[in-house]
Amino acid sequence: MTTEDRDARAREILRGNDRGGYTIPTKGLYPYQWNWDSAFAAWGFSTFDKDRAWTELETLFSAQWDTGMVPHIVFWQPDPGYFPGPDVWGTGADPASSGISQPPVAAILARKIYESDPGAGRERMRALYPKMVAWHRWWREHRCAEGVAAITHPWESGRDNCADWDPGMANVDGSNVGEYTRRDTGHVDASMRPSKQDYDRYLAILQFGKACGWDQVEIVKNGPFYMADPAMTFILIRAHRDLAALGAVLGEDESELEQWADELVAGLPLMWNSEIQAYDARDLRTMAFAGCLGSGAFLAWLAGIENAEMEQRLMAVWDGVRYGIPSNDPKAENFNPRRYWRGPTWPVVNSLIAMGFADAGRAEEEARLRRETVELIEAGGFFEYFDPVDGTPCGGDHFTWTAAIWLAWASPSAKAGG
Ligand code: 2M8
Repeated sequence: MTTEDRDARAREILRGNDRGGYTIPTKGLYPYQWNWDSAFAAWGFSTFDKDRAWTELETLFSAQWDTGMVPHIVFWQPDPGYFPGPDVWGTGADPASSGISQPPVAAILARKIYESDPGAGRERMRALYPKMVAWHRWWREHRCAEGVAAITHPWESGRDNCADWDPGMANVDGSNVGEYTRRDTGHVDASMRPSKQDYDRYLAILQFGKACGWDQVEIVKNGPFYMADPAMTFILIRAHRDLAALGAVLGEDESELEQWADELVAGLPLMWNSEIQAYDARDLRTMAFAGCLGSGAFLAWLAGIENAEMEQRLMAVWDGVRYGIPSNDPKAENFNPRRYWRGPTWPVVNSLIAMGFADAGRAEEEARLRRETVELIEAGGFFEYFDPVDGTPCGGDHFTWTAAIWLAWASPSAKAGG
């Protein structure tokens, strides 16, 4: 297959997963609109259809809550193929949605889309801007009380079952969640998905949120899970700054966004784990560190954070595998090269890390990461994630965000850095 053929295939995947205004991650496994998937879909669409790119973001923000939160899933139409669906979440939101959020990459990618054609994007961005600011404010008010960004459910991180959450998950009692039937394992190999114990605990956390009417103050104060997330913090720092840059071109006063980013940078020492010489996830109930060197820590560069000790440790993690940045250290006991976020490399996360490398002037690392991601996709196709040791494609096929980052970043025909 030539690059042209592969680009055409990626465009077909985006068009094929388009449900009219929003894009599903892949047919069967994920039949709704997911928050950060949509932002990547928009980036992919922007390479061949700017109007459709902006529509994707507009549809996502049309589901924004009055509180400013943009939910992690929007259930635009019923689909029995996914669990947990709208009734299980029971948020009462209209349109129906989940009760948690997901990494706020929208402003980061909106800036890229805007800059690729400011004329076409100016009015669209102007309308989205206050909504994005409201969402960023929600993050600051409801997830950043400890100085860094925290999550109240592993699903909020987007890196669902990664080893980073093990200390917090160990204290979640999943024994009373009742009977339920998972749907994910009917679509893909169960050994590539989170375990039954994980799902019991995911549901216990969800049920706590539902029982308190999704009261975010109560969830943060007494919820069963509350962990500081380096990846979310790095993404939020970057997103605040990108949104501020967009505000500046729109003639808005963006100073509070810059201030929010600076506050998060000042909070970073809370997550510095000197034992592993890296920023690490930390349980905010017990203050235990996860001791995890995975792709989350690599997002430091996306936030413009440099640190020589960290760099040495992280590069050894990358050198320990053959393809891409692994979601867990291959030397860790809990490394599993095919189980979802416990080891595999994710092209979509590689694209974000590469953005950080590029902006830090690390052209060599950026080129290496792009090359390894290209090798995976060329050999395996547009899969959800890959075994970083032998390159085996894993999870769902025809995957929106893999096709999107191919078009916007990885493809030899893409402009470097999107
Ligand atoms: C995965 O998460 C969902 C729950 O949100 C699931 O497993 O059911 C994660 O990889 C997440 O980051 C992603 O947004 C979602 C859809 O691709 O799937």
